[in-house]
Amino acid sequence: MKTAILTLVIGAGMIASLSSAKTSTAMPGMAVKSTVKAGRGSGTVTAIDPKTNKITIQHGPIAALGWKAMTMAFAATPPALLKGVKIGERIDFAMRMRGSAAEVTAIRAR
Ligand SMILES: [Cu+2]
Repeated sequence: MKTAILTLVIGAGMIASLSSAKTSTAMPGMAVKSTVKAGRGSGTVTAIDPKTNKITIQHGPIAALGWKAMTMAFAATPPALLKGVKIGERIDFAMRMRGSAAEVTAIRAR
């Protein structure tokens, strides 16, 4: 029963965030500013998947977004960024959150 209630609460939260996303895209010119957050980080490449265009980075804190250190996957934007990196390489990178999607927009070997 407790699980069912929790699921309901999470479900309601998702609906709320979906509708707020809708609201922000309904304001032309404001949408980009309110939904995209950019930051910089550094870390180690732990996986590269050219098929899904994803790079996984074990990264340190990203202050601009209030993130702690973690390991996560980013979409490479543009995809050609993946060609210049290797697993195990230490990198500095620029990233942004586009809504709930994390993107890496620049990569430089350390
Ligand atoms: Cu992260």
